[in-house]
Amino acid sequence: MFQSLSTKLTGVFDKIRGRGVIRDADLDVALREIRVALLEADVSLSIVKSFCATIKEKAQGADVIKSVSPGQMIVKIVHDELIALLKSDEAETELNINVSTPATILMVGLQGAGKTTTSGKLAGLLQKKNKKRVLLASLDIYRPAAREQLKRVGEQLSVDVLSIIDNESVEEITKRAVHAAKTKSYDVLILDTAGRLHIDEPLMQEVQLVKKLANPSETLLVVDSMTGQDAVNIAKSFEEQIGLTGIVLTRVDGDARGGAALSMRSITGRPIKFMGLGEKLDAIEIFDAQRIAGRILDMGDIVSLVEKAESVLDKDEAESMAKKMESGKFDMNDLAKQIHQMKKMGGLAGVMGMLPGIAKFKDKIEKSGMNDKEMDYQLAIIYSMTKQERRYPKLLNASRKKRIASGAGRSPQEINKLLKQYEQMSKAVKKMKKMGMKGMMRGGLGALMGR
Ligand SMILES: Nc1nc2c(ncn2[C@@H]2O[C@H](COP(=O)(O)OP(=O)(O)OP(=O)(O)O)[C@@H](O)[C@H]2O)c(=O)[nH]1
Ligand SMILES: [Mg+2]
Repeated sequence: MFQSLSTKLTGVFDKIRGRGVIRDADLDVALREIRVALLEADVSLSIVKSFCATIKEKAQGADVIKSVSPGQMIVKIVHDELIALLKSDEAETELNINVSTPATILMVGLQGAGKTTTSGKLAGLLQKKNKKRVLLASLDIYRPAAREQLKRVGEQLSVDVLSIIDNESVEEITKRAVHAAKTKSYDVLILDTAGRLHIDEPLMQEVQLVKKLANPSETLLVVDSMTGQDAVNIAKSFEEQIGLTGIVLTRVDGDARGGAALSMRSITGRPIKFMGLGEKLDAIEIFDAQRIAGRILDMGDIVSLVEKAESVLDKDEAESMAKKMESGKFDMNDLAKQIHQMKKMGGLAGVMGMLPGIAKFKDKIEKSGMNDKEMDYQLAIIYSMTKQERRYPKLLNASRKKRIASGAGRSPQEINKLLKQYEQMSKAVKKMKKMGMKGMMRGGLGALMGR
């Protein structure tokens, strides 16, 4: 899977990873090669452009870490951006079947995309792993033997399949399937629909009707990853006309390029939830951005090396900050550093996720209006101060505040708010000095929040 893309990207990095110095010209050459590799992998042009622009920006702005070469740093940056491109929220990638039973999953897609196979694969997964009682039903009344195909799939997996009654309409089968799932208390109902050669009006109308009748908690598009950008365009149409909750990419086992996988999320706005990796009924995997980025850019050793070096850097910074706090001194530069660190750790949400027992402060933090965007504004305000003002915030009188406000493009109220926060922080720091380091650990964030 994705071998050709992987080989090309690895080739780009083999050339630069050991370099001690990377000049802008070297970076440009590498970026050009990355760009070609991505385009050849059939990643959509707009994504390739923004991807390379982000890499450039991050590579130029990256902190210099002594123990890591610039080449290694770039590998890490590309790796992280690949993840960002592939990733969706965790809550989004999980199958939403925690609804009143039966949870219904509607499978849609073009002819031969792998709907019937994937319906079976999902049923098997839910039955085996999640211990759910699953009912499969085929709404494909057009292709002869389509319903028998699903029946055989069910038999192989020991999953129940709705009985076949001749001459029923799609509407009738849907109603019967929902009724059966309810009365026989199945946990999950999977509806396998008929495919069409193209996206056409009757197909869309039929799927819309089924969706209305069955009220599914998941509407999954099954699409062949080998078709590259076509897969993405198909997904876009289905999203616009039907509304999807997620995408299943099939035939990823044969897809050397990976363009569909890389473009899908940003272009359709919908998460890839699963990928099919073969014809066998257990050849399905949950789509895991991290793991896939690792497969595309097979340089896990470098990535973990850089991560380790970064964490040391953070530790050094944190230690010097702690020392500073112990001394009771805290100026605007320190506040800026803290805001930077917060941002690095994934913003407030990231920090809160990391700290145990933080949940009870969540409300307070939210009320204080400290969101991630605000952090950027605050940094802009601090950077609009002179060196002296940053060292001695007491200097900030009305006219200086006005100058800073217009320099940062923020309102004077925001300056005052930041100063108030600064004062609270510096009070907390003084308090900590009294408590000593141990007290600080005990007082924790509560003390910092002015409790
Ligand atoms: N290699 C590979 N083959 C797959 C995968 N998923 C499905 N197939 C194969 O693709 C073919 C078509 O699969 P189906 O599940 O019948 O496709 P469908 O979307 O239900 O087709 P229609 O009902 O005709 O629209 C079958 O031969 C499957 O074995 C996959 O992930 N990898
Ligand atoms: Mg089918």
